[in-house]
Amino acid sequence: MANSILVTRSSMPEFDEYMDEIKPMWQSHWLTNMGPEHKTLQQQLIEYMGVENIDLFTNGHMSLELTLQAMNLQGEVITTPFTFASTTHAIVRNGLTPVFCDIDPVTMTLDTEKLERLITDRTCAIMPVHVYGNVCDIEEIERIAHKYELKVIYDAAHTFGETYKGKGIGSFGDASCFSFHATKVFNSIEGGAVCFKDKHLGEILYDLKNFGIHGPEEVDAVGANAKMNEFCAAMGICNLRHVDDEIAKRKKVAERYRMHLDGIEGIQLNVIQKDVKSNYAYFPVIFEEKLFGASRAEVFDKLAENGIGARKYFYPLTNTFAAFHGKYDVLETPVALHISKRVLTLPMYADLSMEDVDRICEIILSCKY
Ligand code: T4K
Repeated sequence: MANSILVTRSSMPEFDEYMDEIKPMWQSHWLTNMGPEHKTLQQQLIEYMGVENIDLFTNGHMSLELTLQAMNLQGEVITTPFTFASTTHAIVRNGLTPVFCDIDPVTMTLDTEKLERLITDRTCAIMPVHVYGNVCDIEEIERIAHKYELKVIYDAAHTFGETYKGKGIGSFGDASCFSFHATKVFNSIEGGAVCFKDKHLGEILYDLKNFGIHGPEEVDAVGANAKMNEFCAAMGICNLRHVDDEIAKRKKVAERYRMHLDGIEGIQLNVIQKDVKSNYAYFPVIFEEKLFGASRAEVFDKLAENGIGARKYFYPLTNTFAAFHGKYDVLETPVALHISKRVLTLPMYADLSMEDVDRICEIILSCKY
């Protein structure tokens, strides 16, 4: 049976709203290279996200990769293996060495109690991930980074629109990198952004996303092409008008899941964090087979049989990827390994109906002893 409910579904504005937004391009013929839509979205995001500076990119991955390049780092970057391929790849593709820190069993973000002991004289930066939108232990990461003079680049791909202690999540660390991919709470079809404090870093990033071109006859760096085009920026402008509604609907979905699954033996739900305004990006559930009576694989298969496409985000861990030819020892991150073998992310999107959530939970609970 083909999957009828997938893990997520892109939010889109009304067709006419998008048409109105892109119509002027048939006059201007300006399609990319930091045009008017790009500039408008940039300004609107500064306000919405509550950050000082932002630059837009083709996608979240290039925002991570070019931020590391812009910082001109060398050596080791402490990071998490419990993430999408992009985080680790951005480090490796910059010629840097990822050093994997284990994760906290509750927030699933970097375990700051295990972080300090991984610092060596080669460590240049920390790249934590606010995984599922769960905010990292920001204060402790800042304390450690300050003590050892390390850069902090947050992979904030999952945290669009979140705040921590009332401040935009993009205002922490030296930089925070966001994804506006079609599967995210806020999408610009493909897209990404870097929020940063240091305006000089912003100037370097701006050049790097345009081949390193600094002026008409001046190329100062070996950059890439990572500019957000006007069609993507236009989609971002439209979706931004509706993003509060998007998050409110997701909250209802999350609450409905909790109503059914909270307190069930053998099921661990995602943490609700104090001081965080959540965006309800994902709904991860951890299945402890011995207590629940069914394994993650059994629940996954049962859902699939019923047309429900849950996903194993984030399995396998990035430190087990064949691409790394056995360079890393997964046993150094036992908590991440444990969770990655047990987690399922359930369907989560604004228009998922309450009836569908009820049905998904019924199927899950039918797997119990
Ligand atoms: N850092 C982290 C922590 C990330 O999670 C990501 C991306 C990045 C960095 C890099 O950001 P980007 O460079 O991607 O901006 C998806 C996304 O492609 C990826 O953006 C995301 N993380 C990752 C967690 O999930 P897949 O391979 O699982 O996507 P796919 O094609 O299987 O789509 C998942 C579901 O989404 C589909 O079952 C249906 C729905 N969907 C998908 C697409 C493409 C739609 O409704 N519309 C669509 O257009 O990676």
